[in-house]
Amino acid sequence: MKKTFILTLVAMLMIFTFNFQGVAFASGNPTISADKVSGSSGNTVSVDITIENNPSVVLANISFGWDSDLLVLTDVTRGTALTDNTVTFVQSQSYSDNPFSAFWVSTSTTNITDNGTLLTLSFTINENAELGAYSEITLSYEEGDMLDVDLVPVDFEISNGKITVAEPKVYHTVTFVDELTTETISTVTVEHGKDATLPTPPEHEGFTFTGWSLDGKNITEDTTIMALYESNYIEGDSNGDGVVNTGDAVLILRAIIGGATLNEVQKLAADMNSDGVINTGDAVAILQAVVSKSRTVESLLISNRQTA
Ligand SMILES: [Ca+2]
Ligand SMILES: [Ca+2]
Repeated sequence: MKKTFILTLVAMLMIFTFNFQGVAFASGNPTISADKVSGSSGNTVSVDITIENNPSVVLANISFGWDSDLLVLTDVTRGTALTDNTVTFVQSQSYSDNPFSAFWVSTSTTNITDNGTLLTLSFTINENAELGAYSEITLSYEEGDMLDVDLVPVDFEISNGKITVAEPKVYHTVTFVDELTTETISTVTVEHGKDATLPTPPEHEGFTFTGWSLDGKNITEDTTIMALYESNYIEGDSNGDGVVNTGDAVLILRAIIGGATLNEVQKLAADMNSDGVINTGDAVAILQAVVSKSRTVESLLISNRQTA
């Protein structure tokens, strides 16, 4: 039945392509290859079947084989190659058939030189598979199963694929935290031993971002990374002139009675006791700091006079 179908299509193609002359060959050997991948027991892995240096193929009938003790074929998806609207794709077998074959035929009268992914095969690895066990993914075609636009057989080199049973991958959570607000900026999942991509740090008025507490490289456990900041104001310097003196206390007192307005950075500088409120307590704290500093200077002068 299938043979009759193929022969009918081939006959149609011969009519379509009767007058077609010559095929330009691409450089490099025509190759059909399967990925070599690894996955852990019980998990699903995908193997891409790729066509390269395709000189033109209007008919392809490829079989895929694997070790049924290790793998179960669960899905077959067409790739981007040989998806032209002249192409008919036939997948007449069930996934339990091993080998499994797929068949492409085109009514195109011009070269189809598509390269890229023909199919993606998904396999589930046996739950009891041992580490290091593997199965080849064998590719094969029969004489006359690969034809160009003149219905001349094309030779493709075959590169078999492989699925190897590996340790399950381990992932860790990296949490980025804002040092100032203690809020989470973002979280990412990182494979063991890989690097985390650092996010953009939030901006805070009155503060400069100085870096991250860790560089995010070689993550081997759940990790918290802090965005670090330093203030770019002097505590108590409410008028921002670079010194803390009675003028700063006076400005605060004026602001309290509505005679002056403090911007966000000035408010941070004015809030001496860091309670989030600007009140007379902050002005008093500034005056106390100024007085104790001048006392220190005064006592130094006195002791200097005494020793002189
Ligand atoms: Ca000042
Ligand atoms: Ca305060």
